[in-house]
Amino acid sequence: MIVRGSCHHDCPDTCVWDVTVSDGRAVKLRGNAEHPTTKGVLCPKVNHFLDRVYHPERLLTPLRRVGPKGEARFEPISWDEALAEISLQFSTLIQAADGESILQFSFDGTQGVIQKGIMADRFFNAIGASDIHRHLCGATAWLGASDVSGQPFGIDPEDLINARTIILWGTNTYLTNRHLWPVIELARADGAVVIVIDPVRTSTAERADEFLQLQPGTDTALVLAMIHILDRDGLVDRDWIQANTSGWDELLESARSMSPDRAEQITGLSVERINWLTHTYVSRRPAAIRMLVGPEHRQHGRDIMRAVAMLPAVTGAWRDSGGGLARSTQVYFETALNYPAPPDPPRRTFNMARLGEILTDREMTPAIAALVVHNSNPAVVVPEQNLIIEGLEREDLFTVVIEQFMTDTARYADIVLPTTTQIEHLDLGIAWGHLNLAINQPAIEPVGDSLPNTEIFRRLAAEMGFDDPALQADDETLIRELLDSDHEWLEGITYERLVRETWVRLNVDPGTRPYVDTTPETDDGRLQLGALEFRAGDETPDGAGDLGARFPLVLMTRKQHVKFLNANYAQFGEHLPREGEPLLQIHPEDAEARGLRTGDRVDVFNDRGRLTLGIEFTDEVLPGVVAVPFGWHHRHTPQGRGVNALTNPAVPADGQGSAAYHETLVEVVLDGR
Ligand SMILES: Nc1nc2c(c(=O)[nH]1)N[C@H]1C(S)=C(S)[C@@H](COP(=O)(O)OP(=O)(O)OC[C@H]3O[C@@H](n4cnc5c(=O)[nH]c(N)nc54)[C@H](O)[C@@H]3O)O[C@H]1N2
Ligand SMILES: Nc1nc2c(c(=O)[nH]1)N[C@H]1C(S)=C(S)[C@@H](COP(=O)(O)OP(=O)(O)OC[C@H]3O[C@@H](n4cnc5c(=O)[nH]c(N)nc54)[C@H](O)[C@@H]3O)O[C@H]1N2
Ligand code: SF4
Ligand SMILES: [Mo]
Repeated sequence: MIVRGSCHHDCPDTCVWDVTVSDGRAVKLRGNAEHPTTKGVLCPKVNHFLDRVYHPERLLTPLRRVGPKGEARFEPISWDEALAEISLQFSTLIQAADGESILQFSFDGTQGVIQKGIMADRFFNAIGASDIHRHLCGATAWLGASDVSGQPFGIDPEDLINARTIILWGTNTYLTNRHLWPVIELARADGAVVIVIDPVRTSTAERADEFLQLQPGTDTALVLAMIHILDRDGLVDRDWIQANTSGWDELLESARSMSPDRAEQITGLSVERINWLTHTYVSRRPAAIRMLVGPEHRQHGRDIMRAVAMLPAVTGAWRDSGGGLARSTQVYFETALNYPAPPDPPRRTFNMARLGEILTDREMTPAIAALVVHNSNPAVVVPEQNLIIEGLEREDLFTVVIEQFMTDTARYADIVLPTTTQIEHLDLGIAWGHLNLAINQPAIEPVGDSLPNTEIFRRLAAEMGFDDPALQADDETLIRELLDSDHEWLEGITYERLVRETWVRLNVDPGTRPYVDTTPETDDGRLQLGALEFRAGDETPDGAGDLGARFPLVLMTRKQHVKFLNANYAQFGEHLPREGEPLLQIHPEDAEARGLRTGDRVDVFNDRGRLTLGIEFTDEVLPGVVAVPFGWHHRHTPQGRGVNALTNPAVPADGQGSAAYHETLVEVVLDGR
């Protein structure tokens, strides 16, 4: 028997797979050859997904802590015992203070709309728990693009095939969005020039026609200089600007004060390269910019995302089919599907990046007394890891973790609840790299005593005596509710059709040109330009205070390994890269200045933490910049911490948006000095 499903990982591609089942056991899982994006090929992360499903370390029963927090000593208990204990703890807290002392923390362990959080949200709304903005990834990019166009619609990434200039702006497509790469190759075969703009020479940059390696976080200065050159060289299409935008005069004034010489000093790119980039971008059309999230992870990441989103508004690149900005397509699904309305009144909500602060703040009223983590591994993925661990170690914090594996977060739980993998539950997959919805059918029964997330919250609601029928809706009903929307993009897309066809493209016409064929959802229906300023983040060499003097190196912490997907796979030996541990990448000049030699181990540190790491000398990073890959687990360093022990938790001033992961200052010394 073959059962069709779709990949749930936090990845733009949302592949479709075929699972072969024999005697109730999944024996083969392969990419579906007809799916327009997958085309029969999954990725090195997921090719052996069944090893994950049947892994000997998979959590199979509920667990109760019997040792100190963090030691991961647990005893198996029954579901009845686990649910009764959680219900008792929650009821006591609700009676004593109010539900707000309970914190729901969840992110993108699964992107399946149903298992990700719909039932969990209903449950936590019912108890009035505190919540987090799910902003760790993509929110700043969304806000920056929306600043220009009201809603952050971009072109269908598939339309890049028609582009003749493709700028991969701070996105590592070849690694992170691999099913888009063939589209880029096809465009190139048709004459497109592929340009990468990134502070690091990534595997994508290696494959580009042109690579512009700029200083981290300086993109806004580059954009301003490009607009300066467009104006200086008479390349501005004033008719387009007048008809389609607001705020050109203010933007022009900002751009005139960013001379190419000044931009060269800030970005490290030569005037000649900036001229070349500008002339290519404006004249070799259709011209498309592709972005995901890289540059958003900065204090002023929203400025960068806004600045880049202004370029196609200034040049009118949106006019040409295949031109404009190709960004996350998530907004298409959020617009079309019938997502539940936010709770009214809103729950107390924090920024996820601040988890360490939230868990250790005893003055807050009410302080957090219980934490429920699902679909996330905050001990690995959130900045300020040492503070998070301090919080998780609190004896008076009751922690529940819903997981498939004993993660670095689950080790600190009081109760661990085992959850199903994607081939064991029903779900609806959206995508952020294309426009196809996909249904995921369960291929096998839950392994061990694991349960789908939704079922866990249904049972918990029943245990706590809540009688709202919405808290007992089954997964099929939840999917039907999401599809029950009047939006034209969903017309004719029913549950039955998805079951029949597995994937269906939203009814967005191929080649649709946002902001040409449709009107921007801004107050005046125009694309918004306006004044724009380059600002250095506080935690940069040019930032405020003496930080730059004490910690002179800029740390980047990107996704770097083909067999890692965020924090998902580092527990499996066969997924680790050959070196078997995270390495610090450092430029030979910085290594020499510190007397480092091949084979040395170094301490990389700042006021937040310290890690001892092996080193790799490389000119993939610029002098002054070092890099440590994200995704490794605590046991991979002597300190028992990952790179987020060092990273910067700063979020934009209004509290909305992602963390400044890549805007972190450190110093590196020989181990033990
Ligand atoms: N193999 C693999 N694939 C993945 C993931 C994974 O963990 N592993 N994770 C998935 C997830 S959750 C996401 S969000 C996507 C992310 O996909 P991408 O956005 O493509 O990836 P990132 O590595 O976050 O960032 C891309 C690039 O931004 C660069 N960058 C950082 N700061 C700046 C800056 O100031 N300016 C410019 N121009 N560039 C900058 C980084 O050096 C990096 O090379 O990948 C997804 N795909
Ligand atoms: N330094 C640094 N930190 C980063 C980043 C970076 O580039 N650098 N990237 C950031 C980004 S872009 C993102 S998106 C976040 C990712 O942050 P998270 O969403 O927390 O990370 P994941 O590793 O994707 O998933 C977390 C957990 O979900 C579990 N899981 C998987 N499938 C399921 C399921 O079906 N049900 C349940 N209940 N659990 C499941 C996995 O076992 C895994 O432990 O990390 C961020 N952190
Ligand atoms: S992780 Fe991404 S590329 Fe790999 S199978 Fe899943 S959706 Fe496809
Ligand atoms: Mo992400």
